[in-house]
Amino acid sequence: MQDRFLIERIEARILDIPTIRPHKLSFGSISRQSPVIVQLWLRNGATGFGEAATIGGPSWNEESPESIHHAIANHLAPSLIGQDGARFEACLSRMDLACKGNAFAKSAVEIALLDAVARSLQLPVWQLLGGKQRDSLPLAWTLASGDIERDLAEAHLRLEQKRHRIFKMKIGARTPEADVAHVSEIARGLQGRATLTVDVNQAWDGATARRFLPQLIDAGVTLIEQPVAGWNVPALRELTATLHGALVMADESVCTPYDAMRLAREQASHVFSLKVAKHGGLLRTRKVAAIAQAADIGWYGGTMLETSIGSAASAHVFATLGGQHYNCELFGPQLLVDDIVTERMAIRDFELQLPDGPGLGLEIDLQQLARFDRALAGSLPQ
Ligand code: MUC
Ligand code: MG
Repeated sequence: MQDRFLIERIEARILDIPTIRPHKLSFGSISRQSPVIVQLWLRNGATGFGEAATIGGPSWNEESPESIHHAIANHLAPSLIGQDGARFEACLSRMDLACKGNAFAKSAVEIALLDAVARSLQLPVWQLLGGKQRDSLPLAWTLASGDIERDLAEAHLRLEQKRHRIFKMKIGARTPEADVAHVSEIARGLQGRATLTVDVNQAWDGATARRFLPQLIDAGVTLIEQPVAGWNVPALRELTATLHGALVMADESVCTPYDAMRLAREQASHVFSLKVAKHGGLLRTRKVAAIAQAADIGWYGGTMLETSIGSAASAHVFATLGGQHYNCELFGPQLLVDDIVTERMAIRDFELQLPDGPGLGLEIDLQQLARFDRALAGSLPQ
C-alpha cells in the first residue's frame, strides 16, 4: 500500500449558482445550476476537487444534485476511505461494488481523486490520462435564450470577441415548424459566418425527425444531436444512414461503454457526444472514446454546464484523445453569473486553452465555494 496516496476524507456540497439568462431546452428552462462539488484529502496533505452537474435537477437523466450528494456521502466516500488513491481502477471497482449506476456521483469523486494524486505528483491531470495531444479545443456556445433577437445579438458579440464561431441551438420545445423557422432566421442572420448545430434533446419521434431534419439541413445545420429518444436506437440508426449533408450525434443514447458498443455495432450515429459525468469519470470517458475511434465514429466534447472545475476536468481528458474531432462546448463557466476558481481557463482565437498547472490547473476560491454553498445559504453576505 502506498501510504502517501491514502484517502483520508471526502466531502461533497451542493452549490446554487444562477445563470446569466434563462437557458431553454426541449424539457424545460433553467435559471440556475446546482453543481455538486467534491473535495478529497490524501494523507500526504494534498487535496483535490471534483464536480458533477445536472441540468434541471433529474430532468436530463435520472441523477439529481440531491441524489449525487446522497450517493457520495453515504456509499461512495465510505467505500474509498483508507484506500490507496493512486489505484484509480481499483477505486472505481470499489465504488461499483458499493453502488450500482450513479455515474455522475462516481465521476465527481474520480475527478477529485485524479486531481489530488496529480497535485501530489506536481503533474497536470492530462499527464495521468496518457498525455495531451492538443493544447486547445475549438469552443462552441449554445444559443438558448428562446428569443431570436437575443440569440443573434449573443452570437454576433461572441464572433466579434473571437470566442465562439460554432453555435448550437436547443430545439424541441416548440412545434417543429416553429423550430425550423427559428433556426432558419438565425442562419440568415449569421450569413455563413458560423457553424450551426442543433440539439433536440430527445424531443422528436422518428417520423418527426425524418420529416423536419432535412429542412434544418437546408437551413445550414451541419450536426444534429439526439433528435430522438435515448432508447430509440433504430430511428437514430436510420437517420444516420439516410440523412445527407449533416452528421448525427448521439448524446443521451450513449452513456456506458455498453451503450457505446451497441451504437458502434449498429453504426447508429456518426459522432458521440462525450460527457465525463454520464460516462462515470475521466478514465471511463477514454473507454467510450476508444470504442468510438475503433468504430470510425467521431467524438465531440460535451458539457453538463459545469463550473470551471468540471469543465477543466473535461478539457483535460478531451485534450488526450485522438481520432476524428468535432469540437467541444465547455462553455458552462460563461453561462454562470460567477465561478468558484480564482481564474478561469482562457479562451483565445475561438479556442479554450488547456491549463498546464498541477492537477486540474486551477486554484479554487474557498470564499466563492462558501458563498454559493446551499447548506450555508443565507448565513453569509452575498
Ligand atoms: C446537452 O444535452 O447537450 C449542453 C449544452 C447545453 O446547452 O445543454 C447541454 C446538455
Ligand atoms: Mg445534448
